[in-house]
Amino acid sequence: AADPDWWRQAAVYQIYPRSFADSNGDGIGDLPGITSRVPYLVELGVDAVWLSPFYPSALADGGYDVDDYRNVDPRLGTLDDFDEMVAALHAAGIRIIADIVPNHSSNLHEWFREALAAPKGSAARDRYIFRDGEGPDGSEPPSDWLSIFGGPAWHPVGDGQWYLHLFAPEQPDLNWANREVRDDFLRTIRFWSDRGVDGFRVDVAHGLAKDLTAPLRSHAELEATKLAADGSHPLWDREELDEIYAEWREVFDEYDPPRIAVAEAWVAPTRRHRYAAETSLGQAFNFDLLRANFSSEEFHEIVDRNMEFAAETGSSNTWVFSNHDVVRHATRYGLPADLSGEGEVGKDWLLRGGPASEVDAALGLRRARAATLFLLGLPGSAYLYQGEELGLPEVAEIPDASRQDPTFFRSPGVEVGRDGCRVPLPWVADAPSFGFGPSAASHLPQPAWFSSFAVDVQSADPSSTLSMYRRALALRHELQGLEQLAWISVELPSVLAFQRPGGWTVVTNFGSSSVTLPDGMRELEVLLSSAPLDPADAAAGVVPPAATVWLR
Ligand code: TEU
Ligand code: CA
Repeated sequence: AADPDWWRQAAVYQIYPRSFADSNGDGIGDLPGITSRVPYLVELGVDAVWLSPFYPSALADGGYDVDDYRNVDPRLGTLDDFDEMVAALHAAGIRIIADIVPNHSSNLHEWFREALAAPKGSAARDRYIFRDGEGPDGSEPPSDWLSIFGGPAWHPVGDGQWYLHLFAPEQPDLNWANREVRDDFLRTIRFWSDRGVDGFRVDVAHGLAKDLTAPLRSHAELEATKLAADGSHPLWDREELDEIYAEWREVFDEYDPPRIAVAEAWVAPTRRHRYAAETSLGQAFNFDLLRANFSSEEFHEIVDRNMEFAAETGSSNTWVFSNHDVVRHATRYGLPADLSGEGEVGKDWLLRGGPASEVDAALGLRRARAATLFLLGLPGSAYLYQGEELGLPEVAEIPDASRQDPTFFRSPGVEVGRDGCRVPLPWVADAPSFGFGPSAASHLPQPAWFSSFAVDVQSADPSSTLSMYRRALALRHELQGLEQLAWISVELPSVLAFQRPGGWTVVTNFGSSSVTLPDGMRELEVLLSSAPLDPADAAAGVVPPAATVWLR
């Protein structure tokens, strides 16, 4: 029988389908492209892939604006291609997690077209969140709310009514108090589960339940109560979510093994529990490391807090450094210290990017490698973002005319947006589109320096970042035991050391000079190092700056 706990310590690799591999040379990555790269995923050693949206979409938000939840974007392939991809992944022992986007549909979804054509007060409008405008003919929005992507959160439809969109205007929010909406998503979950999908990543999981019955408060007032998050906010992190996800859970449990789900919920760590509960989605992304500086104090605190979280919820930990929404960590870690705020990489930099000239690329990559071996040593599941195994930095030099991300076009203060982490992967140094596809086409331009990060170059180099990931993921499979961790005190402030069951020991030097480990640790065998290690140093227990070693 299939292991129902397969997800607890899985290494999950996020694929951004349009930028992974292009099978037909149109410059857009597709499902046959993913199928053709299954051997790469096997060699990398991941347990599962999570696919960002591959559904029909006008791409107002990179596919997070879904026109049809139970189909494949024709540019990416067909449902048959999907089935072939699932079969190839499963034959290789790799599970598949699909992204599901329940907070909003696209404005081109059949339901939204119906809503626009239907009168005020109709059943078709009730699937979304329509409200009368203010002023004599409803010409003013119902409130001054702002969308996350910038600009007003209400959009007029011409008859005095406005609809709510927390993201782009092309992403109208669905009304989860509506039974038809709930039933349709249950149907979608069954549709993909029946096609072999092993789990779901739930987009904006904290946003579905809304209560707009009371008079609408001002934007400023709501922003002020957002972080307090006591459940009283009309838009985020509400109690009613439990009931919604309990229904999903019943459907997940109809399958053997049960389908899994991981919540994308940008809530305070103390408010994450409801999503990870076993009666709910069962797992929740922990974005604490993604927001942290490369710092022993911060990493220590985050690990402790989340080990506690796992114990309290019975879920497993999730560890994330990068995804398709943030500046790649090889770049973040190359920032000068003064760009980092208290306890967080400057949020501006994380979400918006900044000038490339401020980045020390070599330091960034060195720290990224050290951080990776720290993360892969932790108990729980590791979510990796495509390209991080190549040590890819953020691509800064995308011409404005080529940019696609709505945050770039709409959000005040966003300098470059999220395209720089979504550039198609380099597979072959010396090929058109660096082997992304059979032609030179690439939907986002690839920089010339991508050649030195290409898979073929790194495969041939035992010291490359790709080789390190491959060895680490293989070793992790061998060493992985109980979800336990014990800190080892080494009395060196820049160093964190912990031991996993079976004697697997992970030591990270976050500092900028070498350290020597205490007696008792020097005798251990070095299994893996994130940085070149001179044999004499290894024997003497020296850990170089910004490096992690695995010992036993
Ligand atoms: O992200 C949700 C979310 O809150 C992020 O939008 C984050 O605040 C933002 O990226 C900062 O610019 C999810 C998806 O991961 C993201 O790609 C989508 O744009 C968003 O939902 C809307 O579906
Ligand atoms: Ca293609």
